[in-house]
Amino acid sequence: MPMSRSVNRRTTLLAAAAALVGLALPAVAQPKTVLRISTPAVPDAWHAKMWTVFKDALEKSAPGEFDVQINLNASLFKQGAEPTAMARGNLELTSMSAADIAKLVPEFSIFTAGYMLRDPAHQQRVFTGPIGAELFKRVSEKMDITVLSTCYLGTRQVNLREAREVKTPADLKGIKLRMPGSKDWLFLGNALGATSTPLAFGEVYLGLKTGTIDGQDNPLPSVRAAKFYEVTKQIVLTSHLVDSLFIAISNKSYNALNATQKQKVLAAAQAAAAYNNDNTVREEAQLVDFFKKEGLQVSTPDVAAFRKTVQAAYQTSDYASAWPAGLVERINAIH
Ligand code: KDO
Repeated sequence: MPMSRSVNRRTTLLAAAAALVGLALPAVAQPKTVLRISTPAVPDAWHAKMWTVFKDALEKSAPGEFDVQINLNASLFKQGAEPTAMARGNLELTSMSAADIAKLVPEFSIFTAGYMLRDPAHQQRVFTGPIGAELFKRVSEKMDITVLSTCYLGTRQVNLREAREVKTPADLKGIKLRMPGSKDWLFLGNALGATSTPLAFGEVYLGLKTGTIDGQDNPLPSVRAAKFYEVTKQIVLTSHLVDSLFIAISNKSYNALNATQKQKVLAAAQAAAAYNNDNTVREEAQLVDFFKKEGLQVSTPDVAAFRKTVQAAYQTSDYASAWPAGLVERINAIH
């Protein structure tokens, strides 16, 4: 056999063997990026269901790249502990309240104040515009967390265990009003004229049922999802806080992604917020009827009196002096 043919044959055989070996070796799977989510939201809440939208969006845009783990009912971290868990590298994503952020970024307390944001459209314009950009930059610097999108939790209303005549803040005197457990929330409850008492969201149903608290405040969709209407008799439409939740990821996890993945995570967070916001606005408009059918009294107080008292409480407190000069005016000027 001429030399060249033999070499050729050997080369072909070697190539075939290599191809076979290659085929036989299992493909080296890229490890998936784990994204752990923790939230106190109950499964039936829009801001719980939105995480499935987030997960599905990523499975579609980046198949096999992410392992999104959704933990509801504060089953992974207790309410309010999420930012610390993120800083320690134990959690990748959550939805934070303005009060959670205000603990480390004091100027953010402006959004914990009653009657500051007017409605969901105002809220979105504020947070997707220059004010949002400036404040989210501070959040990134001080908390090492990137805000990806803003959710409308709903507008908070007072929800009482026993019905009573409530027209002005004076009518809430002596009411033990459960608020989430941080000083900004407690300030808001007291500003409404009640006596704030801190309690984790997961304990509110039992607190209302047993009477350790006289009431709580939450947006109507949360009252429905957590079934607080089963253990309360009245909703007072104070509309005191157009409430926000910020979908956020730790900078450590975000910066570990490549540019395309970052873009996909951002798009998924925006899709999740849009799903939450559309459903929350739609449902909120229908819930007064639902609660009435459930036998609750739904009353409208003198909202102007509540607004006046609550705004005065903030203006005469240390809060107003911690807010950057002109920020309230800039927020008010957005239409
Ligand atoms: C609550 O504890 O009342 C609150 O509404 C506060 C929000 O910031 C958010 O934590 C929410 O609970 C939970 O997601 C449960 O809906």
